[in-house]
Amino acid sequence: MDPITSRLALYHVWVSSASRRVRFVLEEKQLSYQGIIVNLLEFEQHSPAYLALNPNGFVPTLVHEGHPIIESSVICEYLDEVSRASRCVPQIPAIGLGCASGPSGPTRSSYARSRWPIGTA
Ligand SMILES: N[C@@H](CCC(=O)N[C@@H](CS)C(=O)NCC(=O)O)C(=O)O
Repeated sequence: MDPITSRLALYHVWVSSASRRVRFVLEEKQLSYQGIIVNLLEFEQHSPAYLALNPNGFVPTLVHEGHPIIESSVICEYLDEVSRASRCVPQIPAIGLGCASGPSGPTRSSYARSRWPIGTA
């Protein structure tokens, strides 16, 4: 069992494709997490409490040890950084760079590492 397991909470919606993307990675890595449903029909994504986690007002949001991480693709890369089981980002550097946020920008892996260094040692 991965040591980060008990410290993950995912704010999500079952029918949300962005949420599903993150759930796929969590399942692939066999990481258990506390799932918290955000009721979009009741606009819970616009509540002050949720906006404090995700100022964009979208699902999903992953919270790891109290640190919110937003944007599904960044969350997926973050999970790949902190849990090395069943790697999702190709480990061949040239292919990994294909996952970068832009041709001149940092790779998301580097971005995630610089933004959220916890658990990466
Ligand atoms: N770029 C964001 C997009 C997330 C997104 O569009 N989420 C939708 C559900 S799939 C949402 O929260 N919609 C709420 C709204 O539009 O108020 C990500 O990938 O995390």
